[in-house]
Amino acid sequence: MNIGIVCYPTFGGSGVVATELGKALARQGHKVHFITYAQPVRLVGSLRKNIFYHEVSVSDYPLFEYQPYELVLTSKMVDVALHENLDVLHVHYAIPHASAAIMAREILKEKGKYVPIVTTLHGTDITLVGKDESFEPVITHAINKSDAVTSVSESLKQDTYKYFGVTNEIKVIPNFICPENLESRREEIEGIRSNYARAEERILIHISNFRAVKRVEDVVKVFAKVQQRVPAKLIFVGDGPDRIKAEAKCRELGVCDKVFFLGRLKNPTEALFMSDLFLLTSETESFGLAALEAMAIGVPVVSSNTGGIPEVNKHGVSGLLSEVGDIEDMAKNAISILKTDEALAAYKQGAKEQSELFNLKKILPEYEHLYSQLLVKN
Ligand code: GMT
Repeated sequence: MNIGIVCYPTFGGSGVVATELGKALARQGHKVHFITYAQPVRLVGSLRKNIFYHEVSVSDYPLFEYQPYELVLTSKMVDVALHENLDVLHVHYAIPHASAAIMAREILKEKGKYVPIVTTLHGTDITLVGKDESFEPVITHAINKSDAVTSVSESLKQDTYKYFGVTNEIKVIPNFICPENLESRREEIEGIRSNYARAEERILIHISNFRAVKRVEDVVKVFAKVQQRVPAKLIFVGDGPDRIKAEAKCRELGVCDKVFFLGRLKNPTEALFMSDLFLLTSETESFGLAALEAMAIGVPVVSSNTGGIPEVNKHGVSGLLSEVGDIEDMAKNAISILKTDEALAAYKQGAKEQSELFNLKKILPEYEHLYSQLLVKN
């Protein structure tokens, strides 16, 4: 098949999922055309069989106070669909990708070509951005008019029906991991663990974009309690608006000497190789891809019990869940996992096993099946 993929090319989970899906489809022999304003971070620089990249470049015309990105994207989708003979356009994130795709499909129809649109909802397009009333009519329209709609968790599916006038069917296809890809550099990174912690210390980790929804101050609060009972260090990977709050919280709680802020890494998951526990304290999370990646590397998760997280992190198996903002309970849970080598080993094993449910090998055929159903219909 010739498949067009539209996504945000950044470090966000939706871009990562879209890129890894495209890479996997290309390995299966499909021709994959990425259409974005910059090369997706997980693609940059490498020549890959069956993968093509089409850049959407917005001109800087002085008349426009706001550059019409959505329209340039639409034109690019039309162009690629026609000239690369796309069979399907898979857009990740409702706005503006799904709405632009619907317009592109209309233009293509007039040119005698029907290209079905698959829209994948990722979370913030519904739970944060989407709830903003100014976007509601466009999001509802784009979802209802898509040929197929998928969401990354059951929780996100229910939220979409709750917040929007959506009547279209939504199919849950969860996010996935590709364990083989994750394993590179394990030995090398394990080798530098001693730069961050002594052998007897545990390493807790948090990876995110440091947006308010992640509640990164809670990560520091939980850690401050844990390190009173278990010798430990904390590593932050990523950057974003609330990093400054996390740094201030470290100073307030007197734990700066035990906390490392590594900033953005090209491959954030590498830091997991030297970690013992992942903390995910989010207010809401449609899925929690970062937690799944941690689990796949054998790092258990202490997380909030919200949104799609309980569909990923199984309480008592891959980690433990607490109510959002319940610092005491999260700290208690973290201590119970980290206290003994036996408990930690059991949770590491549980995390790995649970992550297998989301192995790419299981999930990829679901997308391929969906695409082929749409081809038959049209
Ligand atoms: O977590 C973010 O803020 C980034 C955002 C995105 O769209 O890239 O992540 C969302 O999509 C990810 C991939 O499907 C999910 O794993 C994240 O849970 C979801 N984030 C939220 O719902 C807050």
